[in-house]
Amino acid sequence: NQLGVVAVGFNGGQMKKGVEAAPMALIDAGLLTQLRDDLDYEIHHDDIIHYYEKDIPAEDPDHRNMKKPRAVSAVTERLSSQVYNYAKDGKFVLTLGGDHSIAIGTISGTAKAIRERLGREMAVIWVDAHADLNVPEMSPSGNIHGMPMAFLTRLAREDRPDIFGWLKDEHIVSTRKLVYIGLRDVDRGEKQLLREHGIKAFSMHDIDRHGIGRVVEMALAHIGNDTPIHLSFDVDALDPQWAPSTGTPVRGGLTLREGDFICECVHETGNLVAMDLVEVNPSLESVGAAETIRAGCSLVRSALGDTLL
Ligand code: DIR
Ligand code: MN
Ligand code: MN
Ligand code: MN
Repeated sequence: NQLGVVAVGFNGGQMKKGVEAAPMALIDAGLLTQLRDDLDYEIHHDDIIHYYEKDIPAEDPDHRNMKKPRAVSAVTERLSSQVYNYAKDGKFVLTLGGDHSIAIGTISGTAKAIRERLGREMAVIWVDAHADLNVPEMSPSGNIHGMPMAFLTRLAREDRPDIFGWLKDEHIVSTRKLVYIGLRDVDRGEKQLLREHGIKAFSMHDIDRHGIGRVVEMALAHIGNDTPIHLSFDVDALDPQWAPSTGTPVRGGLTLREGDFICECVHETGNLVAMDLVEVNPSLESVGAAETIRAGCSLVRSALGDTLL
């Protein structure tokens, strides 16, 4: 089992410092050692926490309501080719964020590799309290971590090469191949886009109604049987009880077991090709940081095939 690990200590998609320290905290907690020793992965990692500082332009004024657009674009463009290089060889790609804007880089990289290698369109399972589907103009915050799925599906588009104009057709994901799980804090404009484009979304309400087992079953049925899957897991999908140390916690979320269960089921499909774990911010909660890091490690192990028995 070949595993490419990319550690991205990037915080420019939102306003709170600290999320850049997550990859180091997760690795220090023993995550990669566990994957190697307990799950038998052969790990390919450059032992670098990437900040891509030399890529970040000094001058980065707002553009179309986006904050730090050139910085996020430059970092995700580099990340995209890094992820692509692992995925094109058939390695599973694990990316440790960083805020969720980095998904512009990871998902574009795997989507391109899967198109070339398998001639297939990839699916995305986005587990999050938020839809991260804001088109720049309708974003209430201007933070790009609330926009990645809009750019990745072309609901948002920008032609400037220094502001996501590098995203080409081969990087794009179809709205039909996108499924959300865990939503509970979705902006007005995002709700409208979800409805207009018929995007499959399972909110916490759906999980209360049907149970997590049935919801995951329906999510996987929507994607179809042998479609490669990229799992993008925002730790704020978990209830703050399990993951308090994150930038935008929202009460009423998944239990850690429900989060792990989603990851286990996605692993069991045999179709998982990449995972992102994002928005762990070890500096926000002195008490809850260790717990949040532990929850993050558990989610990754579950997605990579750790079994209970
Ligand atoms: C809000 C919050 N929807 C925004 N988004 C996120 O700023 O667009 N918080 N992703 O984690
Ligand atoms: Mn690395
Ligand atoms: Mn979120
Ligand atoms: Mn998110």
